[in-house]
Amino acid sequence: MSHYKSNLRDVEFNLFELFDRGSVYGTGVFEEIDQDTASSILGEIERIASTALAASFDDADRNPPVYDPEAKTVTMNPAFAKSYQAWMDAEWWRIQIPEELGGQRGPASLIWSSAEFVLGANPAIWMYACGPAFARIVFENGIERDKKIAQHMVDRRWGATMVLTEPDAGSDVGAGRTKAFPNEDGSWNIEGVKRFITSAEHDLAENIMHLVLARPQGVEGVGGPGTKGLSLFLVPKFHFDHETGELTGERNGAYVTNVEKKMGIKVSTTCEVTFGDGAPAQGWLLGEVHDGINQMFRVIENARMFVGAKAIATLSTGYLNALDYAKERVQGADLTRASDKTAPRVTITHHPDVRRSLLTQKAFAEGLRSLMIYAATFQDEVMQKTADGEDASLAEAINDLLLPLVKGYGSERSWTLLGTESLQTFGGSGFLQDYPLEQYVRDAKIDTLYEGTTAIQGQDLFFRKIVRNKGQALGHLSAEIEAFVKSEAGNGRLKAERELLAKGLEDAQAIIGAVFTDLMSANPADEKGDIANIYKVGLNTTRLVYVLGDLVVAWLLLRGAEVSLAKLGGDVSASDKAFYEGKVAAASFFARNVLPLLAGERAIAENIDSSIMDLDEAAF
Ligand code: ST9
Ligand code: FAD
Repeated sequence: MSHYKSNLRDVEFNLFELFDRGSVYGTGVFEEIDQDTASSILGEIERIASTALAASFDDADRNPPVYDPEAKTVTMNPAFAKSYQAWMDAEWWRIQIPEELGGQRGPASLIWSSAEFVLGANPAIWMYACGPAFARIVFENGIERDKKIAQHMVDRRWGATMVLTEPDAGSDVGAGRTKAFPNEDGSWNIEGVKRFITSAEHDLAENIMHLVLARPQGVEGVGGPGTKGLSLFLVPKFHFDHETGELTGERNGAYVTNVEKKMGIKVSTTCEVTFGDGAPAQGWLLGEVHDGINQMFRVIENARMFVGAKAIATLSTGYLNALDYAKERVQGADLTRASDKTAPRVTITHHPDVRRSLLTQKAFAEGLRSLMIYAATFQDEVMQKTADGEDASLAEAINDLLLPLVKGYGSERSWTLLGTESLQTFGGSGFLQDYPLEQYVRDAKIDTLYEGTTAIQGQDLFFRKIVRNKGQALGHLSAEIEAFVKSEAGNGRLKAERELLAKGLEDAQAIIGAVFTDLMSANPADEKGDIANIYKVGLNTTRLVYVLGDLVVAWLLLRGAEVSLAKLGGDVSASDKAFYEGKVAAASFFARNVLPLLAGERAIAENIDSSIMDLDEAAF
């Protein structure tokens, strides 16, 4: 039986009932994919994910890839290779790439909704299989030469990597020391050591294209300090004929010199890559422009969405596994008869604390799914508007604002709840490898770390997505939430919840106000300004990820409850009745159990002081 438990019904609810994608699909740039086509794509991907892709999930964890330090090669787990092949052969990855590259680009909301199934079933497949998606970045940013490379990457199904991190440059990408030296023929030689590079070596594809950030040397006006001095180079594992894509048989000097042993997601190779030690590592400057960090952020934005989606997908299957277990596991008597030693034993779903835990898992899993798909609806809008030559800047800014929530809040909530609630539901059995929970917890921890830790997401959220955007996207979102609060949503049934949401919105706005005031008071240009106040801002930015995450998820769950209540007012099947009642219950539970906590966060944020910054390190 598959470890993976999907929730296709809720995915379709989000797409077609809550976010009305039916009126967007089949139109304009999405003409080829209408709602029926989208539904059948979702059904097919859900089916293959639950079967062929999920099949190797635990085997690949117990028998991870083997690195040969002599040959500097990796042999993959055969069962995983089979699952990977099944995904590549199914060709659904083509909905991520444009027609020019042999794809049929689908709406982002459909891509991320279907990604959830792959990521819940066996996330590393998505990671190894992202060569074509990387090719899109190469294609969109490249000159003719690069566009051909992009085509080879798709046609020949090459793997690809994003290569930023170095031993001394993790969060601080701009500290990178890897260098690029120009060759007379227009190519470059890369020299340096990169660390933690995902998928940099494996035997699943004939070639791997590394997208490497390096600092160009000896060229006037480029290669300065920080991220802005980095350029992006295409560095293949094997050399190839640029016209035909055929491998020449010659190895490029980009070698994996170590593969890490790690806590989870073991089938995904995490590699040290040494460039230009012995043999030259030849690369080509993407688009022949020195704009590396900006180009790489096109990849990073997609990858941050991927990480959030992976975390959320794992929480969902974790919850559904826990639910199945709780329905079967008999332990103890009903609390009303606890003192009666002869009372019948009941399944643990009868215990209030287990119900609290299950509804917590359900509310977060479904609320986070809504958050992810909600963000993707703005990506749909950007695609539509860009194709129509319309201004997409507001949709872009809202998507930008939501990304650190999908990634930062999604990963933190998911990984924590998988441990404290989903695994916990199994009691001691959850700790065993008989159930997938222990692997889920290990595999999901990475999501709070890579693609920018949660601290980095918090800074990105406040400084870039709120302050630099002058609060425009945030203002739009707040206005939407306020309109819902003031509406008659739920026809009387959601009155208390809307009041809780109103208070949550007020608390969140007060927190942002307090952080903004601290920022203003740190302005050195102001004679009363004290730059040390910036520490107060830094003490609150991660809090903002949680606060805004809780607020937006509460709102989206309540919107879902409004839709569900309307459906319950008509004729519904027995299974739909249970589904909609569950949506209303989860939303109400979230509003009552999570939103009141924002008042506490507000009290902390408004009274933040930076005394811990004065504390001697010896006192820690
Ligand atoms: C990693 C990989 O961890 C993990 C798993 C990989 C699995 C791969 C496969 C699956 C993914 C699929 C991908 C498919 C790809 C294809 C996609 C198809 C579409 N938004 O603030 P400044 C830019 S990899 C946009 O001064 P600092 C911007 O250009 C390692 N752009 O920063 C900006 O210039 P300007 C991940 C942004 O102080 C410039 O950067 N590592 C954003 O110089 C400078 O900005 C990390 O994520 C943004 N949000 O540097 C590093 N932010 O301002 C985490 C910045 O003029 N660290 N830019 O616009 C950070 O993010 C740091 O904040 C920093 C700071 C490095 C940006
Ligand atoms: P550090 O930057 O040293 O951070 C240590 C701690 O300090 C963290 O808690 C962090 O939040 C905090 N911190 C650091 N700076 C600040 C600050 N300015 N303000 C507040 N707090 C701060 N990289 C790639 O380029 N490509 C990949 O494919 C890739 N895959 C990876 C796969 C795995 C399994 C792992 C573990 C990592 C991968 N990475 C990859 C690297 C990953 O993106 C980095 O690990 C991550 O960005 C953090 O960098 P670091 O590990 O050096 O931690």
